[in-house]
Amino acid sequence: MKVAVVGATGLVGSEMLKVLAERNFPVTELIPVASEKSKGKEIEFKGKKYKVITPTEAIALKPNVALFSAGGGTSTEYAPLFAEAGITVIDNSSAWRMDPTKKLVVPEVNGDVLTAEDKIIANPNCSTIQMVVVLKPLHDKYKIKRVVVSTYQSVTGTGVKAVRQLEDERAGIEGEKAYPYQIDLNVIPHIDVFQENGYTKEEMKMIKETNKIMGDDTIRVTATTVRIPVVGGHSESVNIEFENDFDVEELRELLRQQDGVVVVDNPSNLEYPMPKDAHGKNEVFVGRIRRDESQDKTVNLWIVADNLRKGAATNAVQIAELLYKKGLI
Ligand code: A2P
Ligand code: 11C
Repeated sequence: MKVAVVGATGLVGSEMLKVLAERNFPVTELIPVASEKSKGKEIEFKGKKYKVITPTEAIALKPNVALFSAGGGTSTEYAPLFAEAGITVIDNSSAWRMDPTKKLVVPEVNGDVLTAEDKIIANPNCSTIQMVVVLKPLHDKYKIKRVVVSTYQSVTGTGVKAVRQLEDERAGIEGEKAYPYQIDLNVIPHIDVFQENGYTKEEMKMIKETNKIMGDDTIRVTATTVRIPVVGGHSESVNIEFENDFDVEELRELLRQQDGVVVVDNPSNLEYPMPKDAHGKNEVFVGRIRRDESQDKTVNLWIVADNLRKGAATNAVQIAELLYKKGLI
């Protein structure tokens, strides 16, 4: 497979390169792509050096698949041009996610929706991905009525500039700011831009994307998304109300059986998921599974994943793997 990574010099793009190599995706030719300013820069992949080229140059090389993580603007402009040239695009930006003609895919949840007609496939938002992987088996078994989620999101979700802001603040250096406030020693209840309804765009993504991926608009979701001074991954406190009652141990077992999920839930041994442990891993970790004693048929749990991995790069590579396996690329 000829594989282009658009945004190869960025945080998610470089994680995509790592994941492609680690999972041994059958790459015969790697095409690293970034902006004009990075043209000619060398990128290493599996011990070999490759020169960065521009999106227009990449189209001419006709890769089988292009993994995009270069911002919404780049995706809006170039994804259709790649698709017109017959190149399948897996896009990590929010540009195409809610387009009714595009599929929004988490392989463990709705990988079966992919067909040969899908030329631009959207990769969901990181905080949505880690949640739906856990919701899916529970919805199949108990039917979810409502989800209340609060997130604790890593600065890597914002990009390099935010990681630098946190490092600068810790080192006492005055530098460029990615956030309107200090992030070190702080918590900022604001991710992405505010909408007219008082929610942020990140919160609305969690609501709308969950319904689309789960293929069920009857699931009611409400979200509060929060930035915390952590580098390793996103955490989420999730309260789920079901139509049908459940047994906690049976529910835990369902999650143990779910592809891509690791249950870490042993309070007596102080074992629960934490971003420090999820960092660099491809799985979604779930723990603190307990009945909500204030309401019938409701469970509380805690979900953690590396947002650059399952929340972005790993999910995109898994989509590519699925397309390859189905003979669609
Ligand atoms: P560059 O390094 O040349 O700016 P991050 O999400 O970490 O900020 O990274 C964004 C990625 O998107 C980088 O690889 C960046 O390349 C790339 N990028 C930004 N604008 C464009 C563009 N117009 N065409 C191609 N790649 C782009
Ligand atoms: C964050 N979830 O943590 C965002 C980053 O729509 O892909 C990813 C934004 C997106 O800030």
